[in-house]
Amino acid sequence: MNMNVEELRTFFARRVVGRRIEYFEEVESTNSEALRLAQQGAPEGTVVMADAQTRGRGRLDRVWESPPSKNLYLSVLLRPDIPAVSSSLIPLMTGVAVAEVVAQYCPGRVRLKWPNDVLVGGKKICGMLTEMRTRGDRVQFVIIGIGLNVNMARLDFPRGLRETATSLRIETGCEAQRLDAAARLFEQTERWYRIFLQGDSAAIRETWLRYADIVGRRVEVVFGNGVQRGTVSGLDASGALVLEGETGAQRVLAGDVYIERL
Ligand code: BT5
Repeated sequence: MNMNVEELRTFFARRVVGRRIEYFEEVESTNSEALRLAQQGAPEGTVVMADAQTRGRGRLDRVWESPPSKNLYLSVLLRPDIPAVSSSLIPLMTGVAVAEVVAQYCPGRVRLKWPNDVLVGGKKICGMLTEMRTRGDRVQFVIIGIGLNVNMARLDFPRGLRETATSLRIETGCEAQRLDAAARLFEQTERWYRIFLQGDSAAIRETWLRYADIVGRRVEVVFGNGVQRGTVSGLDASGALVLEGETGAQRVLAGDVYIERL
């Protein structure tokens, strides 16, 4: 069943996020489509949504499973008037916004995993992909892509993901309305984007850390062909993860984080 986005359009017409909604039954990737619209001058707050993606993207050219009629695949175009160096909190801001939405369905069970996963019961329910274009040293635009598993059943996932992925339906035991989940995502994204623009990075970092439950844990961060190990002490002002290791404090800017089992 496709989504009737007219209601969403009416409701969000006077806000920022969702003021323009481009809905497609199928696209390669909502991020790629949003990138194209941004280059044509689409306004801040434009959202691209699709019922299905044929080439949904994760980081590092990984695939995002995007079957039709089950989930939300959406990309929000933002045009913050800020220096490019100030943009590093945007992925964390998005994580916090999504975590707040998922927590409305699964209270107390949501975890954020640095830099960009939302987990419920240790399984991935949402992935985010942030892409940015700069002009000189300023941000021209940012696309935040959100893939939220809403009504996937366990057997809808490819075999390789059945133990590591989940959905709102699997976790709550009942179908969720995709439009309702989309409306909540728009609202929380706008709320946290305003907090970001006001410069309240402490609120973003504190909320992120509360959902991440990672401070004080020993982790291993794998990136390219390197590994960093240490105990997480927090996030610095730019959103980098700070580890206390044998050689003192280290900042982690990229990679996949694994909590070491004792
Ligand atoms: C991500 O990448 O988690 C970012 C995913 C972003 C998807 C959205 S959908 C709307 C927008 N348009 C796009 O084209 N992309 C964005 P990464 O951290 O690299 O994780 C990818 C890994 O997650 C894969 O290699 C799989 O292991 C796993 N995975 C793939 N599809 C999944 C799904 N539907 N649910 C849970 N895990 C999945």
